[in-house]
Amino acid sequence: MPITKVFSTEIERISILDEHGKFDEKLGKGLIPDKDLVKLYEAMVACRHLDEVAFRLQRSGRMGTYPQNMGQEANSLGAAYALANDDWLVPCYRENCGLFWRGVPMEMVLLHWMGDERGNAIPRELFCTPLAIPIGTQMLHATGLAWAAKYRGEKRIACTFFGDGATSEGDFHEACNFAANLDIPVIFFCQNNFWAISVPGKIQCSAPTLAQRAVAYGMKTVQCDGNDLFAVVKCVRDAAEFTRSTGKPHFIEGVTYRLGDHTTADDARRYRDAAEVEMWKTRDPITRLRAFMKERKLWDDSKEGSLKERVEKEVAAAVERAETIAAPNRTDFFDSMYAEIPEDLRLQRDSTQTHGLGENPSQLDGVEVRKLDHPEHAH
Ligand SMILES: Cc1ncc(C[n+]2csc(CCOP(=O)(O)OP(=O)(O)O)c2C)c(N)n1
Ligand SMILES: [Mg+2]
Repeated sequence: MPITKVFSTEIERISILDEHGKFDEKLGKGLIPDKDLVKLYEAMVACRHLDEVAFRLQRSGRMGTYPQNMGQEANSLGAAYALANDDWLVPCYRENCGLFWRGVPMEMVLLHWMGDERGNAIPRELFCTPLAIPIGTQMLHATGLAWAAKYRGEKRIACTFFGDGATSEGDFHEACNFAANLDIPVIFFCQNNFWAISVPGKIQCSAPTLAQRAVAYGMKTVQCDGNDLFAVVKCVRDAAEFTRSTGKPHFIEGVTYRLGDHTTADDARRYRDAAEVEMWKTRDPITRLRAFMKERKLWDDSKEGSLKERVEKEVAAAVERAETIAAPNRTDFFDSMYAEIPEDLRLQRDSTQTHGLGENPSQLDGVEVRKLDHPEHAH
C-alpha cells in the first residue's frame, strides 16, 4: 500500500509597515489614501486617550471595571475601515477603535463599563452588536447574523472579533464548523495578544499559529501583523471580497499585544515579564504609523499638539455626557425582553416600589397581588 499525501497547506503572514519603518511599496501603495491615513491615525490616538481616561475613572470609583485596548487599536480599526458601513461588526471588548470609527459614540462604551444598559443600545443603523463579555458567544451571533443576511439575499457580511483564549471555547469551534459547512459569509478575526488574562497563548494552542485552526474546518485563513494598520486593512479587504463574492467564511489571525492589564481588576506584572512588554512597546501601532506619516510629510509635531488638545476635549465631553445622563427608570430592564410581558414579571415590575416583590398591596395601584404559597415567609 503506497503512502500518499492527502493534505498539506501553508499559511501566509502579511506585513506591510514593520516596526522598523520598512514599508512594502508593492503591497502598500494606494491601499490607504493619505487623507484617510491621517484620520485613522487620529482615531487611534483618540481611542488610546479614552483608555487612559477610563483607567483613571475606574481608579477614582467612577467606573466599575475597564479593559484597556492599548496596543491593539489597529485590528478593529483596520477592519472597520476596510468593511462596508452596513457590514456587521460583532465585537468582544477590545474593539473600541473600530466601533468609534463606525460611529458608536464614545459615551456608550463608557456607559457600558459604568454598568448602564443604555451603553448597549447601539443605534441599529450602525450595524454593531454590543460588547460581549461572555467569552465566545459573539462568534455564534455573528454566524447567525451573516446567515440571516445571506438568507435574505443581502450583500452584508459579518466580522466578529475574539481573543486567542476564545479559540479554546466550544462556541468558537461550533461557529467555525457551522459557518464553513453551511457557507456563511462571516470573517472570524482573532486578536492574538498572547494572553488570556494570566494564561499564556502556548497553553491555549500547541500549533505554531492560531490561523491554522481554521484549516481544519476547510476555511480560508491568513495571519497578519495586527499592529500594522496597512496589513490589517489589506487582510480584511481581501477577506471581505472573498467572503462577499463566495458566501464563505474567512479566518484572520491578527498578531498583536495587550500593552495594559487584562482589565482594571488585574495586575499583569504578577505574571508577565517586563522585558516582554517593553519589547512590544517598540511595535506599538500608533508610534509606528506616526513615524511613517512624519517621514512622508503627512504629520508633524504641531499637528500632534493640536490633535492632543482636540482629543482631550472630545474624551472629556464623552465622560461628561456619560456621567450626567439622567438616571435610568428602575423598571427599564423589564421592558426589552418580551413583546408581551408575562404576568409574573409584570407583577414584579409593578411592585418594585413596595417592600417585597408582589407584596404590600397598599402601595400597588390596581395591581393584582399573587398569594404566597408560604405565608410564614411574608413580612
Ligand atoms: C465564558 C467565559 N468564561 C470565562 C470568562 C472570564 N474571562 C474574561 S476574559 C477571559 C480571557 C479571554 O482571553 P482572550 O480570549 O485571549 O481575550 P483577551 O482578553 O486577551 O482580549 C476570561 C477567561 C468569561 N468572561 N466568559
Ligand atoms: Mg488574549
